[in-house]
Amino acid sequence: MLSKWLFTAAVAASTLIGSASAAPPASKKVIDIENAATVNLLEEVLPPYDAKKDVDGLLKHTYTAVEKLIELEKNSNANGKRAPGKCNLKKVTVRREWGALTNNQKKSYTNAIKCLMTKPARSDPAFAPGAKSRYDDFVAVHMVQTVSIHATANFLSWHRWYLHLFDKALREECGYAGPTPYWNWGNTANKPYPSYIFNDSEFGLSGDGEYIPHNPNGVPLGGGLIVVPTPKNGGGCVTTGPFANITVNLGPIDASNLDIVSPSPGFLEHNPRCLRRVINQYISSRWGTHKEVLDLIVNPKYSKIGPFQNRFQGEFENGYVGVHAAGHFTMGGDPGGDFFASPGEPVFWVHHGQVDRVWWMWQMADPRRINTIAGTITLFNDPPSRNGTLQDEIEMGVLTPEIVTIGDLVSTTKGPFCYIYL
Ligand SMILES: *[C@@H]1O[C@H](CO)[C@@H](O)[C@H](O)[C@H]1NC(C)=O
Ligand SMILES: *[C@@H]1O[C@H](CO)[C@@H](O)[C@H](O)[C@H]1NC(C)=O
Ligand SMILES: *[C@@H]1O[C@H](CO)[C@@H](O)[C@H](O)[C@H]1NC(C)=O
Ligand SMILES: [Cu+2]
Repeated sequence: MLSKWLFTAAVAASTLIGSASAAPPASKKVIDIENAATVNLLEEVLPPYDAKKDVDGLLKHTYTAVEKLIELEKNSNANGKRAPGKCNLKKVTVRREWGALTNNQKKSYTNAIKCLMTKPARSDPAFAPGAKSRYDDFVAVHMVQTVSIHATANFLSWHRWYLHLFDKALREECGYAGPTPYWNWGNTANKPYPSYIFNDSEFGLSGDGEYIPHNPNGVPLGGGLIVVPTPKNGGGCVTTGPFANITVNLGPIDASNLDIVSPSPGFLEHNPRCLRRVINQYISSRWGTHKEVLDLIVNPKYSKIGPFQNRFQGEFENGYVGVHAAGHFTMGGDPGGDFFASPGEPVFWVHHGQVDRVWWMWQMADPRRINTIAGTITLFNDPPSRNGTLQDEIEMGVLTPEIVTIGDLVSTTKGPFCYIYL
């Protein structure tokens, strides 16, 4: 983990513009923030905001977020001194875009994921016979809770906690030590494959599936409310990059997204098969763009958590896929296109990293948004249920014995968390 801000202005600039290059630090100047006045952190660590470098329009919101954190920290600590033991801007861990990782970090990240796939499962085999690895433990927990963690009050907070636990497992059980990566969708919206994310080399997250004809009548999304043209690519197994020929054990439950795949014989049964993808440019270029992300953050229509999270997750009845589903269906395939077992697709994690980052930028645009909640405790309120509250508990089965509340999870610099996004 990054325990200090090691950025020179040059490094910070190269990564903040969302550049896919991973230039090594130009110099090793360490900012001694221990002794620096909190209020000067921004000027010392980040170069002045430069609109010309704001290629995705999101850079400004990163700056705003860091400024607000500095302000909050300053206000919460008399005379600018940091409270020891708590999360503060000195200790904060920085999550980075996939393209900003070095090749060594990229390889170490994908190796750690594959390592989790080789560690024994902790799930009770009587309950989840298909969970064969530690990685599968994560997939199984998502499957079991699917209908109470999507289009619900806890969607964003549940997935934040889930990502954190996965990240912790990568580090503690498989030795990952680099930054937690996210996928800034808009960077690849016009050309998702080949790209620096979906990349056949050992430094990407693997490429498309081999071509097998599929979905002759289009690809159905959101239970068929939206049908998009079938790409003339993918459908078969992923055979390149770090995840070439891996075995997927759980799911799919809803296989409608890729009609050549059959649903699992049972909910948590063992269903070993290859990882399949259908990289979908039609979807990414329409709904997975920087413009759509920016709109979520700045449009006053989405300034309240309810409309924000609804737009985020798609308005399928209005033909709008939304950035969350757009990311999922940009990879598509199996299990990537399955609502239940989608974490079995390794790109799930960088995708949801970006989901969490967008929520963070939106929260930090006005920190009064942090402690807000909307929505019920059932998927699209079906069956009708009560509203969720910040006191609602989240439990993660074999992933952690810790029980947290939604209120514990709404800030990335409080409770169990101490991270920001650059
Ligand atoms: C795929 O990754 C390699 C290694 O990092 C890189 O050289 C190449 O440019 C990438 N391909 C694309 C299309 O970005
Ligand atoms: C994956 O499988 C394909 C097709 O069987 C094969 O050509 C390729 O060499 C395999 N790759 C790896 C890394 O095992
Ligand atoms: C749930 O929240 C909505 C929106 O704030 C509100 O209109 C509704 O009355 C609440 N429902 C209950 C049962 O409290
Ligand atoms: Cu999910």
